[in-house]
Amino acid sequence: MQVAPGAFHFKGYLSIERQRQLADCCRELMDGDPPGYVPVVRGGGRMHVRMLCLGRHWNGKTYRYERSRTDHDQLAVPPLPAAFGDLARGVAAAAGMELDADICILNYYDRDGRMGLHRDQDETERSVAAGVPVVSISLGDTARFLFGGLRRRDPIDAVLLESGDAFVFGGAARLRYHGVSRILPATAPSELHIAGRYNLTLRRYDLA
Ligand SMILES: O=C(O)CCC(=O)C(=O)O
Repeated sequence: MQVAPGAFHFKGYLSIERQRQLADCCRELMDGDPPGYVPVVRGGGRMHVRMLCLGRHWNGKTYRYERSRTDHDQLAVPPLPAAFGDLARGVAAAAGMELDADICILNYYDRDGRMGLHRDQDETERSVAAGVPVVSISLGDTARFLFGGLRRRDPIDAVLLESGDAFVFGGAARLRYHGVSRILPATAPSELHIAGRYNLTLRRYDLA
């Protein structure tokens, strides 16, 4: 369903079996080598998520992408699994867009997890200006997702993102403010064995 020009919410996009496979994969990645960590951002604040970047690392101190985690442990960034790229392509196509993703930011929210209102603008200017979409996939507990406008002070809608939902924002919506105000604990499908929520955002750093 289109929620705004360039923004789409696909409820129940993933079957429970695909959610289970993807959740297993997220768990392995988050607890793998290198593991996810809680970034400290430029003002010195700790984020309220555990983060693992694939393909390229988003540096919370510089707000730039890089090949190794220079704001944390210097380790190399794991590659983006091909299956994540395929998933992103399919969701983008359902929204009538194209995405050849080369980055995934995987976030884990515990019951107190949240993310402040922000714009995704750290991919290259070319990629952002072309409106190449960001594809978001939710697994586990429901999130209260905030979706605003192009200016911070624009009105904000609250959207519940449930496990298996996909959300896309590209084109005219690419630079809309968004965030997560809260997690609704214990709402994850029991088959997933998740306490909390994984969110994957799939992105394109630059145009070829
Ligand atoms: O968790 C979400 O649904 C949103 C994540 C997000 O805004 C981001 O990773 O930039």
